[in-house]
Amino acid sequence: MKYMILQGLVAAALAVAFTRHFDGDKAFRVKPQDEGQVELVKYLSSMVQLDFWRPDSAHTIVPQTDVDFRVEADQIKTIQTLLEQNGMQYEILFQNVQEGIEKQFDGKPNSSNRRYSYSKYNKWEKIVAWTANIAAKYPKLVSRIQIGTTTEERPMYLLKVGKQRSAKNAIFIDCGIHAREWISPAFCQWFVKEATKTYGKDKLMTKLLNSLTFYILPVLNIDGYVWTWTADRMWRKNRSNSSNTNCIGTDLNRNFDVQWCSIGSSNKACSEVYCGPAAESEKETKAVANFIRNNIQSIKAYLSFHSYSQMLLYPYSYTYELAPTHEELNDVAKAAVGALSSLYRTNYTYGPAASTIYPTSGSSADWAYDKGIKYSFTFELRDRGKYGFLLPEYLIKSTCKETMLAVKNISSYILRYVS
Ligand code: DDK
Ligand code: ZN
Repeated sequence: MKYMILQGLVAAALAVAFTRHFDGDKAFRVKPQDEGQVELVKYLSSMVQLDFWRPDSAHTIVPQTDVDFRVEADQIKTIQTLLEQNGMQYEILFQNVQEGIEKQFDGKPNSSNRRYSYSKYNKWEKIVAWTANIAAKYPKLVSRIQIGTTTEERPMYLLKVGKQRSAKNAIFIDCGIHAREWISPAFCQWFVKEATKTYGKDKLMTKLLNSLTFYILPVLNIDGYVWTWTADRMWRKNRSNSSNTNCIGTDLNRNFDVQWCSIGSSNKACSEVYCGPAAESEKETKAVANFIRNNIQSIKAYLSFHSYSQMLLYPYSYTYELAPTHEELNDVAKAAVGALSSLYRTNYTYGPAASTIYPTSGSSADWAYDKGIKYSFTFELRDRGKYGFLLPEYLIKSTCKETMLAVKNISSYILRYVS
């Protein structure tokens, strides 16, 4: 017994010691006015390790677009001096990133441990137990499917939601491809909660669940998500060491087999947009791709949830050329964004990914589209940089409620015109 307590204490001490702290780190926002200033930011990132929040790397910086990045405490003077010397204006989004991390947890304390909280960020251990409980609680509406295991051997669970015995028309939703985008898994949990709670009460939701099947993947990049809770809150990639270098992790939204490792990706293992040693090299990507291939007949839409920027994106991301069904996708996106902003007036931009956010290759949504899943969308949820990835818990409810309207809007379109 004494030994176990000691062991527990050592583990806790190690976790604390091991957990990365961001004390004194700041998040900056700059807006390069011209190519010269774009080059300056790229130069800064070659001098100092910058953690790009938006866009995802120095490669995709363009003039007249905000660039958000985190600077480590001991580099701030250097960065501020260089920006000022070059007459480049900047704004501080976070004076102390560590504080921002701690302030995320501001949700009302969960009164009963029995009741699951959808307005708080939940650890993987809680989410995995929830997937079993919700399927057991609503057997006629929810079933749990294991589609694979992660690099660190954690089970990847998909929730099949809907009344249809055999899925004729389905919508696949992936959350948590990027570890630090915590609002994404929170939304997938919220969706399942809403489906089970309002079935038989909410007319539209009842109709959708009677005629469509939703495949919900609450956390695609589980190992990365766990790592953001235990070691590094700002982690993005998975936790594989496929590159056999000192740098860990592949960007799973660069690892799908579509124009793999071309534009907007990097073949450098230390890059935040590392595409991996090969397309579908990662167990997490392979598991999703196999499931989609095995169910391609029934899957009519693919939705991928990320943060932050408040954008609704559709193909293509790997080229600036318009997708064959561009007009229709644009109309569907416009209607969905309209439905979303009807609740709290939250502004979303929408459009083809390459020109609306930045070009990327190997993304799940583009891959699904080129597999024939015509309705493929990527959501960049709240916000636009005030909190960024550190969206406080008190904003989970409003973010999820408005996003539900967009998803129900797209789903009813699928129901009307596809099934
Ligand atoms: O993977 C990214 O960098 C963002 C989410 Se953070 C999405 C980029 C667009 C992908 C559209 N298929
Ligand atoms: Zn993302």
